[in-house]
This record gives sequence, C-alpha cells and structure tokens, in this order.
Amino acid sequence: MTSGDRDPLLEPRPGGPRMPRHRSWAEPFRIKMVEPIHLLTRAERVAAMAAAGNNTFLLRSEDVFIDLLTDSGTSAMSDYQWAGMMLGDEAYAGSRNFYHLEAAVQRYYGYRHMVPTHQGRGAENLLSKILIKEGDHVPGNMYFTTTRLHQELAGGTFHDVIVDEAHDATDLSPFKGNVDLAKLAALVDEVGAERVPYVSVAATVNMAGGQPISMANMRAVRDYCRSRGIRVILDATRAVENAYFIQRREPGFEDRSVADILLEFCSLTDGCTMSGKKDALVNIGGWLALNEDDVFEEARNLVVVYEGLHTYGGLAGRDMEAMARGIEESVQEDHIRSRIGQVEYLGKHLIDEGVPIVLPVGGHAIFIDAMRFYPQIPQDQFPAQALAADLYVDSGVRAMERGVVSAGRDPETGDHHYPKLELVRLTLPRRVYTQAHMDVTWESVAELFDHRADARGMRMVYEPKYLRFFQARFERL
Ligand code: PLI
Repeated sequence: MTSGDRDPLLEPRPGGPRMPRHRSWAEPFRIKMVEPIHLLTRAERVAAMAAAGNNTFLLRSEDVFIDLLTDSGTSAMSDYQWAGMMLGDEAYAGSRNFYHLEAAVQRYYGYRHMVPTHQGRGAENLLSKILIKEGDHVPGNMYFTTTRLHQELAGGTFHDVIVDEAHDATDLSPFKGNVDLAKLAALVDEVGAERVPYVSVAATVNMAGGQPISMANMRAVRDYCRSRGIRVILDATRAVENAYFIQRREPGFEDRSVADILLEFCSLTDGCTMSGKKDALVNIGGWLALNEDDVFEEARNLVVVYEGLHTYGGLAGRDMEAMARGIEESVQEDHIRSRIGQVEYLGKHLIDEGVPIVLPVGGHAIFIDAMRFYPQIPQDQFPAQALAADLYVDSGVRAMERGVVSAGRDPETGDHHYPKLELVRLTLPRRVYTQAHMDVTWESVAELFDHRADARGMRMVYEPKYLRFFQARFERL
C-alpha cells in the first residue's frame, strides 16, 4: 500500500498516542449536481403498490423516494467518468475506448484477453454457450439468478457447494462465501471431472448477503481444480468489495492495497464474467475475460452473434470509456472504505433496533431476514415479498425480495425452490445517497418491526416463465 492509500484521519498526531480516538470516515467526494426525489403521500404509495401487483420491480421509479432496489447500474459517475463520456470514439470497429477498457481489465484484473458485453448476463451467456455441454454439471458458491439460468439453458445443472454457514443468517464467520471443498470433491467424484467444465465462484456472494470468500479458500479451490483439470471461473461483479474484506479480515493482508489483493485473487482463476454495473461504477456494461487462447477465440467469434463486434460488445465507445475509468476509481482505498462504510452504518442502526439481518454485514446491501421478521407468515406466502411491499408503503423506500420468489422453480419437479434464506435486500447504490437517507430507511424498518404482528402474507396471481421475480404479481391474503 502506498502512503497515499493510508487513511490520513488515522495518522498519529506528533507527540500524541499512536492510535487516535475513533474517527468517522466521510465520503471522498462532494456533490456538484443533484437529482430531485419526492415522497408521495401514503394514499398515493398504497395505490402505486397495488398497481404494481405488490412487486417493487413493477413500481415506477418516479414513485420511489429512496431507491434501494439494486446497486446495479444505479451508482453515480464521477466528473472524471463524465469527462471520459465526451471522448467516446463511436467507430464500429477498433474504438480507442475499447483499448482503454482492455488495458484497465488487464491492469487491475490481470486477465490476458477480454470481450466487452452489454452487461454481466451477456458474458454469462457467452461463457455458458462456449464451455457447457448438455448433461454437464456446474458447481458454484450459491446460485445467482441469471448465472444459473444461463448454465441451465446451455444444458448444465448447477450444484451449490458453498459452506453451510452461508445458509445461516446468524453465523458470524468472516468468509461465509467460501467454497466447501468436501462438497466440491464429492460432486466431482460422483459425476466425473470430465462433466464439470468449470467451477463458478462468485466474490462476493450476492444471494448469501454479500458475503466474501477468503484468499486462502480461493487458493485451495484453484489447487483442487488444477489437480482435477477443471477451470475456475470468477463472477467478478463485486470482487473489489471482496478484496476489501480480505484486507480487513484475513491475516496477512492488512498492509496490502485493495488493488493488489484484487490482482492476486483473480490470478487464482482462469477467467471471469463481469457486470460493470456494480464495482465498476457505470450504468451499463460488462465483460468476459479469459486467459486461455482457444476459449477466448470462441468468445471473440460468439460475441459477434449476441452482443456486437469484439471491440464494442453492445456498448457505445463512451460507455467503454466510463467503465475503464470506473475500474480505476473502484480500487481506490478511500472510495471502497466509504462505500462499505455506508452499508455498515445502515447495518449498525438496524442491529441496534433488534431487526434480524444477515450477519456479518456484507458488501453491497443489508439483507433483512424476513422469516424472523414476520415469523407468522409461512414461506409459501412470500414473507420477503410482503415485507418489501410494506416498506415501500411505509416510507417510499424500494427494496427487493431475495427469497422463494427469486429462487424460482426446480426445472425437473416444477416445485418452488425453498431457499433457507428468505430475505429483503436493501441495496446501496455507490456514491448516491447520504447518511440522512440511511436514517430514514432504518427508522422505517424499525417502525415496521414494532408493528410486525399485523403483517399478512401474499399469494402469487401471475407468474412469468423465466426469472419470475422481475414481473410476478401478488395479492395480499
Ligand atoms: O445485471 P447484469 O446482467 O449486469 O449482471 C448479472 C449479475 C451477475 N452476477 C452477480 C453476482 C450479480 O449480482 C448480477 C446482477 N445483479 C443484479 C442485477 C442485482 O440486483 O444484484
């Protein structure tokens, strides 16, 4: 870590004690443009929620006061990124912004090759089509909705090999995103290494509550996979946040920079899919990065079919420039500390109020444990969906269900998947909201918690075939 990376607030005063008293962090930016937001009246919020079929995805953004639906594509860009937007080279082929992006991915993530994609799922589609054959098996540290769907559409079966602690909202282990090596080895022994095209490792693990995976675990996964001739593919969507947790929690990494940890982490994998809409601080964009020449060759062929030429992949030149610059900013120590510091601030207040949330607090969001919040509502009456609707009506805060609705149905049996975690996610966009917005949010959740006995469940009245959580509709029981 260079001296510029250290926290100047924590520098000892000359002649004073080595460690100063507690000092708060502050956002390493000031605001120079604002976007007005408004809170509707309660009657208007009730009407808006009813019109949206009790699904927060179906609300109009204008009807939302504080939007914690997702941290995906919702972050604020810097003046440096906006300046880069004006330097877009919109050539069909060979845009200079592509080369900037390629250089940023190589420098900060360390992979040899990359193709841009319109967003993360574009990369997942290409990767799944290239590597998965009918009847293959893909182990991963908990499913993610789009990732698993692309694996299934390509003919694969996903297997969850995350550690058991990940499924327990109260377990305080520091690295609940870790892969359980015994579960992984048992699966490989059962189906045969030749039917496992890659292990899909996400850092951090979104559906487990933004929980990180340790460097030691990543190394063990790499060693095991190498011994069995299996690739490791990283979902790098929030890998910078994961690197920050390694710096804070894993012995031996406290003096290493986040940028340095990220590079070492990625070096343990053979490639990555990436949604640039999270860590990389852009409103749209992603990439697929690979080290193997022949797999990259396939990706460069296929990207033309689904996304666009290999030097734009569905993005404008200006979008690629913004992402290249966003990557650079994302690994700055003061940025990542305040980003996760804000999530921790919201978490601390909810913990103080006794609200059951997934612990430890993860990187991008607070996840409320809806089954402990509303214990009277059985899981097949969608307690998390009900809580997200109630929160909007109470304060205009938009959250997201991450429970049985998100988990979808088993393609074989047609039954609901019943995940152990039935959660409501309060997701924080980067550099968008202030501490006062966090206060309005926790106060509203605490109010609902005080009156939790009044809550009722839901019944699903419309269910789309794919990724149903986006468009399903519900009625209150
Ligand atoms: O939304 P995309 O297509 O850019 O990225 C898909 C995607 C892949 N992996 C992970 C871990 C994600 O979190 C992810 C997208 N997440 C969304 C949209 C979210 O709200 O969490």
